[in-house]
Amino acid sequence: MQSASIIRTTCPRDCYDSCGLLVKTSSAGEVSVVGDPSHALAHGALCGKCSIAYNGVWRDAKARLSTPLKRVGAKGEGRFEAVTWDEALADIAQRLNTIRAKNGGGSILQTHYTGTCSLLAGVVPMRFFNRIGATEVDPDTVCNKAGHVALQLMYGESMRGFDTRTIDGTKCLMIWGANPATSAPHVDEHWLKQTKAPIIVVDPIRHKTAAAADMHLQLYPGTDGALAFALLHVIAAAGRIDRAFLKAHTQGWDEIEPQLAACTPAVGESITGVPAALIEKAALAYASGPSLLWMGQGFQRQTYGGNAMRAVGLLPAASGNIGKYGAGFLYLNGWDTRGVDAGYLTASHLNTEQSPAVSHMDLAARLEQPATKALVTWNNNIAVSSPEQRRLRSALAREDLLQVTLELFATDTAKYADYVLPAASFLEFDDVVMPYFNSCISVQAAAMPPTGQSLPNQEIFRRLSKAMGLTEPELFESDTSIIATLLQQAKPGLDFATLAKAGTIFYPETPAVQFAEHNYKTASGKIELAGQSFVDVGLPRAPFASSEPRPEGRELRMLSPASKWLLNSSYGNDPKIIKQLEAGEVYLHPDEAKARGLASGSKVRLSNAIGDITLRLALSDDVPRGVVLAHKSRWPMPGASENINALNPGTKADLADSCAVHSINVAVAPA
Ligand SMILES: Nc1nc2c(c(=O)[nH]1)N[C@H]1C(S)=C(S)[C@@H](COP(=O)(O)OP(=O)(O)OC[C@H]3O[C@@H](n4cnc5c(=O)[nH]c(N)nc54)[C@H](O)[C@@H]3O)O[C@H]1N2
Ligand SMILES: Nc1nc2c(c(=O)[nH]1)N[C@H]1C(S)=C(S)[C@@H](COP(=O)(O)OP(=O)(O)OC[C@H]3O[C@@H](n4cnc5c(=O)[nH]c(N)nc54)[C@H](O)[C@@H]3O)O[C@H]1N2
Ligand code: SF4
Ligand SMILES: [Mo]
Repeated sequence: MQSASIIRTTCPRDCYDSCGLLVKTSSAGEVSVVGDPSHALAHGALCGKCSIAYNGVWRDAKARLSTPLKRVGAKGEGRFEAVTWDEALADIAQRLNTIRAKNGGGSILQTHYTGTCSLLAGVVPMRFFNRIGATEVDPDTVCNKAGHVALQLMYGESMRGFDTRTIDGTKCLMIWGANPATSAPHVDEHWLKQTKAPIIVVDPIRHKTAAAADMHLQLYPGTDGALAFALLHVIAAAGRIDRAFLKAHTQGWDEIEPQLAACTPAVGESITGVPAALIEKAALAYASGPSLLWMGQGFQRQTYGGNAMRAVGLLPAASGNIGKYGAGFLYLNGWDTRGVDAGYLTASHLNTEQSPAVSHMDLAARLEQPATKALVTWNNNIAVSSPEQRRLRSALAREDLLQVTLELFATDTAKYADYVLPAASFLEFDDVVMPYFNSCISVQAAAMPPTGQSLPNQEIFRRLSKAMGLTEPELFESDTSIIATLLQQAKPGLDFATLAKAGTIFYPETPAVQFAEHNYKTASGKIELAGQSFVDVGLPRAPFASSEPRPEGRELRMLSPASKWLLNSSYGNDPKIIKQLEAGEVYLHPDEAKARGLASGSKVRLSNAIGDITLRLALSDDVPRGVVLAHKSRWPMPGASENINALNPGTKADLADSCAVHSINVAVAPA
């Protein structure tokens, strides 16, 4: 018998909510992971997927990787033998050192993302890669890079959004290209309910949040630029442009205003499909303010992604919805809003080689090149999530490519590795979480011993550094020391014990007004709406009313946003989650199904120039005509070897080599 315990911790998944959790252990040793009732956002509930997975596959010793593995079969086959840590690390170290000496650190590629968003397991391994001069596959290129760069060019930064607490001063909330009901379930359930202000959702899909909103602007995908300009037309026609604000804090409006005359609501309707009257109503509600604009990550994943972000990003500036309580915009809130020094965290000064980063859109091509000698993957699952899936997998099968994968599970990516190194889960070590929606500091506390011989990412890289003969102290700083430094940076005086007791604290304590000082970190110090800096990155000087051409013939636009039951590809191996996913794998409007002779529940074939996959059809009139919805990231189902990214050609957006995954066209036919 042991004594019963309750450990307070935080879910570190890539999710707006960052829920507080309790890990309860009974005196009989039974463990359950539940929501923490004291958590200000989630109020004691976990989402369905985490509730299943944290009490399922994530704690299932048989499903988890428990020892270092060395490949004995062909690449991709998934046959391995167990080896000791010493044996694995000695061989990897020797091979990486040989590659560095012969070909330079840049011939080693590393891919990582937000498998865990805690600061130690999520970021500290960058110290190792900076030191060896590895080539980073820029993580944001597979997700939200175009949006970040567009906002940086306009507002000087993209990671200082509105403070969510200022919603009590809001008179209108606009949610553009986000799906809170799925990707932020507790924000949807609780935060959105804090306001009586009208809620406007701009999304091609009538998801739960859109259905519950006061106004749903159901535009055709890829027409965001045209819709934003039609809204601006209405705001201008109503005399609601905030000219004093534009004069004081922006530059470039003179290059935008002349475009507005042509962007009438009627033209907007003809391009976007949103009724003109609704465009007018939404524009006036937003312009009266104070208004919050939540810019989701969904709408910049299009060929006009950078322009779409710029066009939508005009709204707060043109209507003066910046720098006052209850107004502003949010893309993501970065850790630097809570004082964290990224240079310290990543030891960026160790990076002397400065190998240029590669886009995920170019990953398959880069892996094909003989000059690429090694690949290390950690915190992501590229064989499932990245584009050009067939091509990528055949590149991963290269015999002469050394692949090392750090993982909790035997993922599709891990199957190609020469060495798989078992990572400990967030339930098994101390760490710090800085949520990207709410301005909080949250604890991640060890609630149980690591599974088998697994180790936290940062410890694996400490050991690998030692095996490689590296000596810089930054590579060996202990977790305790890093955590203490981070908390000190964030809130002087805060220590881990205090945070562990509280679980989550809001910080700064009083809500911040976004850009209250109008201190924009652009070259001009003003919000830059148009100008040369955009031309320098390949965009036109001024944003415009962009709209993508619609698919030709009988093809449909395929959207593959977040699934309610998966967190990217995580949980796709949990039997109970697989059961939930069986209901539908691809969704079509009943009219589109009828036109193709497709019955609900039947198997349908999605195909385009680069691939084809077969999925089970469900019908839904939440999906507009002309669109097919197939959520991202499911693991290839039993019997299938690919997922939706088999159809993803890796087309780039107009900015920052970022993805355009919502601009894919496919044919849908009976299987
Ligand atoms: N078709 C399509 N594709 C998409 C998208 C889309 O919209 N449509 N969305 C894109 C987006 S937004 C993103 S962010 C990417 C996400 O794609 P990925 O970054 O590949 O994310 P996951 O698939 O969740 O992979 C995270 C992995 O990290 C592992 N992991 C969790 N915790 C730890 C840990 O502590 N240590 C280690 N070593 N591993 C850990 C998990 O087991 C999981 O396998 O996918 C992109 N792909
Ligand atoms: N349950 C769950 N939650 C998640 C994730 C998950 O996989 N599952 N993934 C996490 C990650 S990595 C991310 S990046 C976030 C993303 O979370 P969000 O910011 O909500 O983004 P997405 O879910 O990718 O897409 C949001 C919406 O964009 C819409 N959209 C697609 N094309 C267009 C368009 O052309 N214009 C407009 N206006 N809208 C469009 C889609 O229909 C979708 O409803 O979610 C995180 N949370
Ligand atoms: S994935 Fe999101 S909603 Fe689910 S428990 Fe984690 S933070 Fe909460
Ligand atoms: Mo993402």
